[in-house]
Amino acid sequence: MRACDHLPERFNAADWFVGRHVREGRGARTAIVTDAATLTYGELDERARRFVTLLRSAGVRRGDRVAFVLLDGPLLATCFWGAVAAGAVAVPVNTLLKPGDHRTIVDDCDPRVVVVDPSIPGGADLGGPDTLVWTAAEVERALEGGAVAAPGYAETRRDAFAFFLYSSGTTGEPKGVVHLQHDMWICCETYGRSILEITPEDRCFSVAKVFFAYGLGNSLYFPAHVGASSVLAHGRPSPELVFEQVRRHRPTLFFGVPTAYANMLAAIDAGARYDFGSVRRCVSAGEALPASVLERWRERTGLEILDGIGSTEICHIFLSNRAGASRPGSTGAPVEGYDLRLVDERGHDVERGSLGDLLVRGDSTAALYWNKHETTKRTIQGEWIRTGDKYWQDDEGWFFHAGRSDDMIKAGGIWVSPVEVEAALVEHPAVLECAVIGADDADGLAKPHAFVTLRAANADPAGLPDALRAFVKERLAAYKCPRTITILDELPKTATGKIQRFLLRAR
Ligand code: 3UK
Repeated sequence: MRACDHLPERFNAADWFVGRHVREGRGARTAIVTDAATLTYGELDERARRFVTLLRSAGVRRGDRVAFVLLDGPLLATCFWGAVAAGAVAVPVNTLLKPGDHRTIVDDCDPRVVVVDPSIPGGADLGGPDTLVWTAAEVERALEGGAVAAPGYAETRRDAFAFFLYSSGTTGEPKGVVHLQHDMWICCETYGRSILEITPEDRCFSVAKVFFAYGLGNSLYFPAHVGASSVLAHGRPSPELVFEQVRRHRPTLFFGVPTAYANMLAAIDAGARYDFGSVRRCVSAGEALPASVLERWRERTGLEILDGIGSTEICHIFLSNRAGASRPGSTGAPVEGYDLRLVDERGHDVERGSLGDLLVRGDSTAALYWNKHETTKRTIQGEWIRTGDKYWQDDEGWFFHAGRSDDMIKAGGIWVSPVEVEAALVEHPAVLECAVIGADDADGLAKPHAFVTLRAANADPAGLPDALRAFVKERLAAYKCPRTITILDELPKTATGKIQRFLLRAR
């Protein structure tokens, strides 16, 4: 599937995903459902075009970045599609990060406007000489009475920048992954069509928020491709919230991460009320889905979970299981429209059954990392993109995930950089050295754990792990905090002084 064979040279993704439905008579269909409101495609189109007018009056021109630190809801959908409609570059930002991370992201993408939710600490301070800060309430007020831009949707090129998503780098520093106007369309025509088989009657609900590449597709563009609807909830996706939303809004497509399924299973076993009767398909991505979670979920709900791997760089899922044919423990087979290779260190294809580095080719892959030319060159190699994952294939061709080629941890489907957590820990005066690793919990899902050695022999180790966890939480997003901190006399090291993480993992 190549955009250039199917899309006109002038293509605006917001026009495709929103404006087109109104032009073709589907304006009264429901686009977004929340506890508080329902938004039709007609309303979404009008609000998006009002946002275009707001942006233009603030001097936003094509290619300018417009960032959002917003919770999932109608305003985020309006701002995302409105910015793309204007020909600007939409930058949804992870709301779970700390103010310092938000500052780093805003400094990097240098937006003309940043729209912030007042409940997110530090949002108001994100402005600068070239960056205006608008609060969610201000924008909502302006949208109520504002003029509708005519013609509204900018005639952008199909290969123009459309949105950035920030993904964690190995040191924890966020990397701006740059996507083009045609990328979302490609994901819909590949994964959306062949694996989800999404129709206008579907209703999507995603545990992963819109600021993640996974959530952006699940909640915004897959349903909008076919004029289907999506449920947006702003709360933390605890089992209680998810059960309640599913019961109330009756989604047909449910998107989770393995940890969310494991947490829901634990809640079910503890007697929680749930009803997944409306759901016709469950998806899992973000980290490998343990076979035991898949099987227990099937026992409790009668539903299969389709595990698939996606990445921010590839935009969405490119390797997946198929409905009715899930292979537990495997990520499945390539999604139509993507080519996969497993290669050795010299770039040669490995033999069937051997471990290799996964390379992917497809037309939704990122154009570059913003302001990161060297990382771009290392990751994007011509038409192929390096995912950083180790995979092997069995005799029948099924792909099996076998870890990362870096030390990055996926916990609850979200990146945790051991380097970043270690850097926060060593800032504590009592800590001499530390190492952070991912270790599997009882469900077979990785969580970060830390090992530290102490600076002074007289440091009081009692209560120190709790104090260190609190110390990390002050500095980093809560999900990055090690679940346990173990104090050691020394860290296991090689003769050359490299920490032997595999020995720590074995503990
Ligand atoms: C890991 C998996 C095994 C793998 C994502 C769009 O997760 C997404 O994007 P990120 O950039 O992370 C990508 C990395 O996460 N991973 C994701 N899914 C799986 N490993 N099995 C899986 N099923 O290391 C990959 O390189 O945060 C983005 C759509 C779906 C997504 N999962």
